[in-house]
Amino acid sequence: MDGTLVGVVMGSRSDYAVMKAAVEILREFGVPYEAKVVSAHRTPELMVSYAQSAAERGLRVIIAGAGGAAHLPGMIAALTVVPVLGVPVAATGLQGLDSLLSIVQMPKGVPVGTLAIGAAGAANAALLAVAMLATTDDALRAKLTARRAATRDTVLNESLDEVT
Ligand code: RP5
Repeated sequence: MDGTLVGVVMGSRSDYAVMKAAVEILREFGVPYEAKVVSAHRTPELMVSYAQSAAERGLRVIIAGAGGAAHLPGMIAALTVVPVLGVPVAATGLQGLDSLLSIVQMPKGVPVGTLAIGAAGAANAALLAVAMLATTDDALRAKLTARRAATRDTVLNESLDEVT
């Protein structure tokens, strides 16, 4: 164990344009994370070893992003009981709908928590990972609560005058 709590994996380097939104949130909260390319179809052996070693390495959550026929989140979930959050990436002419359906339609018994397509989903996956870690970390929960309050205050202080 090296202290890493969240694994952020993605099927291709090209997915990082989206998945960096998750990394940015984890950095903001000071959560120890790692980010790697792990492809279900191009590096299947790496995917298996990554998933099978996740729990003993101390990972508490895995965020997995992929585009197209996005097997990665479901395959990782099949190989570990560490919670997996899936992020659909728009990488084909189907603009992420293919990936969303691939990830969200897991058969009963092996869940993947599925987020929205794209950067919003990646950011929310990280916020959800933080919330999961915060169930046993008071300092993290306080940071999350403060972030929500800051977001609320921003909205309450906004004026429509600036956009008219
Ligand atoms: C998927 O194919 C990856 O997750 C990525 O979203 C998509 C395209 O990959 P590249 O051709 O850009 O490497 O496996």
